[in-house]
Amino acid sequence: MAKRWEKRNSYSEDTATKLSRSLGISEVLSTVLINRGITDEEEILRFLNPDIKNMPSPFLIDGMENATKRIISALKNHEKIMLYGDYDVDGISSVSIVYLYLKSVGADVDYYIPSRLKEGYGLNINSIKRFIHNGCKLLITLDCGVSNNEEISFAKQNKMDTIIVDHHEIPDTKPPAYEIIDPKHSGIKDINVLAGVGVAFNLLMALRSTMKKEGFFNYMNMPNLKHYLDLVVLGTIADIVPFTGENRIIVSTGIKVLNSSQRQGIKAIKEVASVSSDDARASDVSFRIAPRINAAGRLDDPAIGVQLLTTDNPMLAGKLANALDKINSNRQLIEQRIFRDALELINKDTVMKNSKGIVLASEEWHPGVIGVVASKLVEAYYKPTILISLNSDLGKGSARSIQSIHIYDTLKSLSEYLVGFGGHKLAAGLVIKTEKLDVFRNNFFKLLDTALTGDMLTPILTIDGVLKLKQITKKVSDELKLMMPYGTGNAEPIFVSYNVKFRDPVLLKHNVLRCKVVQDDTSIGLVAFNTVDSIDSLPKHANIAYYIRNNSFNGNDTIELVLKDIAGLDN
Ligand SMILES: [Mn+2]
Repeated sequence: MAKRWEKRNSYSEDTATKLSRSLGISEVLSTVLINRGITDEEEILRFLNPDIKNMPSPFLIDGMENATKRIISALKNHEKIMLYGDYDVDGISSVSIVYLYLKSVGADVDYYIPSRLKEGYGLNINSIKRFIHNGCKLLITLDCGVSNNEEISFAKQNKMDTIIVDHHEIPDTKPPAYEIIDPKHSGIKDINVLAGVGVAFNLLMALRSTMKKEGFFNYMNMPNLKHYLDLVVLGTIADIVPFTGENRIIVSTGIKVLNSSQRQGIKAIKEVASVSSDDARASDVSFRIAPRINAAGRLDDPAIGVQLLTTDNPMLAGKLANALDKINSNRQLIEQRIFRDALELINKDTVMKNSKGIVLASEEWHPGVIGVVASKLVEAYYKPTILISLNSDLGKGSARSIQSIHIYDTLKSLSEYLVGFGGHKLAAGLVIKTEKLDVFRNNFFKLLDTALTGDMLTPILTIDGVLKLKQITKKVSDELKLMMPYGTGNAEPIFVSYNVKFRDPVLLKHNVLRCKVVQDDTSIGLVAFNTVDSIDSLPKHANIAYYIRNNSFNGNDTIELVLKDIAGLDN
């Protein structure tokens, strides 16, 4: 699909030169950083050297002191503590770290993860009743809870305190919890980006420092919190929060901890997911580890994830990892089937083919998997997409959108046709009566028709800078690695070079093309994955957009460009 190349905010060349001199970095790197809004020296140094010592104080988050005190009093009084988490990787890793910590300091603690299909997102009254019945005095919600007013009121009436540890939007009417720990509206940009597990980790930092002051560790080992970062990194990456502020420190350090992790569950899941035991990347977490842990929540019992991440029994860990792997394979099959169905429906439907959005529904589709498929359809068509899983007279839908359409706001303006909805700018969920489907779809398309104008239906490729090939040196390519780990909010830099020639192209297996690109006297190797179909289709001259990487082959470390997009020039 053709893309719009869009340069980031343009920088002042003077500033780039000045910073590159004072910091001893190349102008390529200083330009990239400035264009991304990282502009002063101190900020750049902190960005390039993410260090756990620079973690902001956990007490910057409102309510932290109060929550910490309440948990310590529960410890002292041997109160039963219940952890309640969301069924996704963020919730599962949150529950795992808090459970492991509290166990290690001798707490009477248990956990519960609701079933996505039977109980749905967040707290529910039946669970609360069960906890009260079992004598639980303190409930800690993780990666959920902030919108569960009714359930938390009920808990309070029955003398069970609730501490909410969440990162979702706080509703206007706050639930009557003992304390709410949610930095979403803290106004501090380093911490309002945290995933649920990042907030949970902050709670542990606060708890440990207070317990230390109170002398707890005079007679027991003080837990090493850095060792939990292999779990914190899972939820942080899986929840697609930006890799900025405290998240950058968590991901950067967490990947290292993940690579040396002795945790049985981590070792086992890396093995079944074919992830290198000591050289995993952020992308391995996104595409290999997280989907396996998430699969349990989509199709089966999400608690398998917590069991895996908290066990110290290697046999059990192996069994659980294998179980997750099987569930995930099943999830992939279901996903492929829905994807094929959807493509067929789109091709049959002329209205849909020519509309600016996609809305499809079926009774055959598993509600736990339609969100993933909707994302794939957005990738393929670049149109706002809603997939609905029908169950007699009611449908549950997952919506995924493109940059120019705020899907939550769009659903809000169509709320008269919906039973319920919720979500964010690019992803949302909805419930609809089957009989309202047609009228909803027509109005959705009408709305998109007016809202999407010009080239808004063309995906954007964000460009970090324009380079002459001769500017691409080994120093530059080595230096760019300091920007890792790449991910949401910190994309791998993409550069453009104008009017290059292609030389010696070879098409290898799996649509991999290797060649040389030449500009003036400089020639650099280039590799293209699935971007060029045949050697004949390669133009003589072109503008290219690419990543700069090092290619280590047989001990030789050379610079290599990885083609992202190509725009032919008229010859
Ligand atoms: Mn979350």
